[in-house]
Amino acid sequence: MEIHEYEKLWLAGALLLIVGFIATVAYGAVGAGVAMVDDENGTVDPDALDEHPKFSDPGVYESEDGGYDVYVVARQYMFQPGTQQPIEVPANSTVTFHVTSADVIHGFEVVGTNANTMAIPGEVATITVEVGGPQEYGLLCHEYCGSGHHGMEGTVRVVPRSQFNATGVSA
Ligand SMILES: [Cu+2]
Repeated sequence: MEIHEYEKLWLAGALLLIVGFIATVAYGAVGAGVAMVDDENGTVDPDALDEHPKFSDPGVYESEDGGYDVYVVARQYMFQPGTQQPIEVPANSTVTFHVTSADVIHGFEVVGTNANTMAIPGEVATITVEVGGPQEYGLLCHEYCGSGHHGMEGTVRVVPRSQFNATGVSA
């Protein structure tokens, strides 16, 4: 059987596309570090967050390895901390956010960075970011969570180490 030159070319092109599509999907699934929030980081009782060792007093905690752990509770329609008082972390540090929700599903996005997760009641989402120099970031809820969703926002402030208010840090 003879295959026309052009037909061979189109066949090769179509095969390339198929391989490309599969590679793209595979990269999206495993390569980009995108994962569903699951039980891996522990579960919490959303009705008893006030009894949790950290979520009962959400905020910035210094961790043993010199980084910072930030515990954030999302609820209709605020981040705690974040909305009423900004989340303050020192410049050039490793910051791990632990985010959960007290009521419905919320989103948690540090605008302009790839820190972006869902906040699901009962689950703890954990994201680690390296923050650079002093800068202010917006914080957004990107999951529709009710009538006040559009106003659910906050601030993450990276401050110079010398200005970092250690009194706001629980040991
Ligand atoms: Cu929302």
